[in-house]
Amino acid sequence: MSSVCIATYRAFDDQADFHKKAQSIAVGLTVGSWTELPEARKAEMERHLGKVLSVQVHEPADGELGQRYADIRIAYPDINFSRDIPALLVTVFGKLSMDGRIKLLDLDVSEEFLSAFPGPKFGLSGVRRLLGVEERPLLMSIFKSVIGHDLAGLQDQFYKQALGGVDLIKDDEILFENPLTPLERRVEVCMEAARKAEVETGQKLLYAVNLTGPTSQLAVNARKAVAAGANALLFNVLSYGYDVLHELSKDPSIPIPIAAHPAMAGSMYPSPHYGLSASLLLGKLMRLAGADLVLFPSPYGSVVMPKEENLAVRQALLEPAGQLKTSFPVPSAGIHPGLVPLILRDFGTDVVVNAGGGIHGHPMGTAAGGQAFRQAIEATMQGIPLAQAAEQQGYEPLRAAIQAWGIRE
Ligand code: 1AE
Repeated sequence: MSSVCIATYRAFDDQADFHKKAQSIAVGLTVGSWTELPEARKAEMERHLGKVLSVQVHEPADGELGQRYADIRIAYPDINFSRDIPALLVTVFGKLSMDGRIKLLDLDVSEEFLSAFPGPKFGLSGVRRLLGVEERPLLMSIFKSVIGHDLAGLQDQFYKQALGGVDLIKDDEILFENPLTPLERRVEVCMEAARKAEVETGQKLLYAVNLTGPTSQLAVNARKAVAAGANALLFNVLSYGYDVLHELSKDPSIPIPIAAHPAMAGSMYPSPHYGLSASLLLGKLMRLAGADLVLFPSPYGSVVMPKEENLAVRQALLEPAGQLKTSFPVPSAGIHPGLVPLILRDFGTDVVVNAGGGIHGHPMGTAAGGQAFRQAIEATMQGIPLAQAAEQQGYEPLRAAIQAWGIRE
């Protein structure tokens, strides 16, 4: 077979002949119709025709309505679409996404298609190299309550976060271009605070400034941020589209890592019947498009993604995929120090522990919030239960965090 992309779907229907349905998808999304074609035309169109690879029907044991489904795999010839993510997605799930209860579970692209994508510029190992941290999980802090603040307020908040020993600080995704803290000035004052904190902590730090604005201005804005000293970007990928991330990440004039925020993802992955699987939406496609770090809800915090899906996202970011570098998984939302043992158990050390409220809401203040996380990470890596570490090592910030949020081990 020549080069193909394989799409896996889950289709729900109480009565359908799923083999027929699969065939109609394979034909409908490629050559349009097949049986009506004259033989000579069929010979010409054969190489464009989608092929059903498998149909696995799951009949509910008790005949329960709404539970009958089939997993369908279809191969789409590469020759039908250009080497870009929009063309791929429209081919395999354009009109089909609106045609009944059907979810796109996975995409296996051909080596040839993959070769058009440089992927993450830095990836997991590149981010580690920039920070000079090779072994332990990284810690990211999120700016909170920054709308309406001026540059001085922002700088103060940045400095306190940095003093806590975090490796990365990201803008809140809802901080857009505004007169109080415009992009370039925001970068300048935050990087100044990063340098000041480095004198105290001896630690390097990446600041992921939120790249926003109309699509036509994004690369211009990114270059302005770089010129102002930015060393990372945050990007709301799904509101712009994967191809926009791809354009930014492969641009040599934007030589800094990009962290992908999952805003809008909740409208696309949680339904069992519609949309895309989390591992495809936040894993495979984010990495293909060039995200160096990918944020997504964890199974433990305030915005919960089931653990199985979470680990599938992790796998999609870390498993071998041609020439693509791996992307850093960043399970997020409602994370506090008492969750660190669970995060490290499920994700290992190649993970970014990320918190906003779990840092700023610390009873002893923002800097202590970061310190509590670092202490929790250190204790967990040494195999010491958090409560024991807090008492025996005299980790006061960790003790206060445990008192405030508890522990889940
Ligand atoms: C899933 C994204 C998490 C995020 O961006 C965010 O701001 C989390 O904040 P906290 O940690 O829940 O306060």
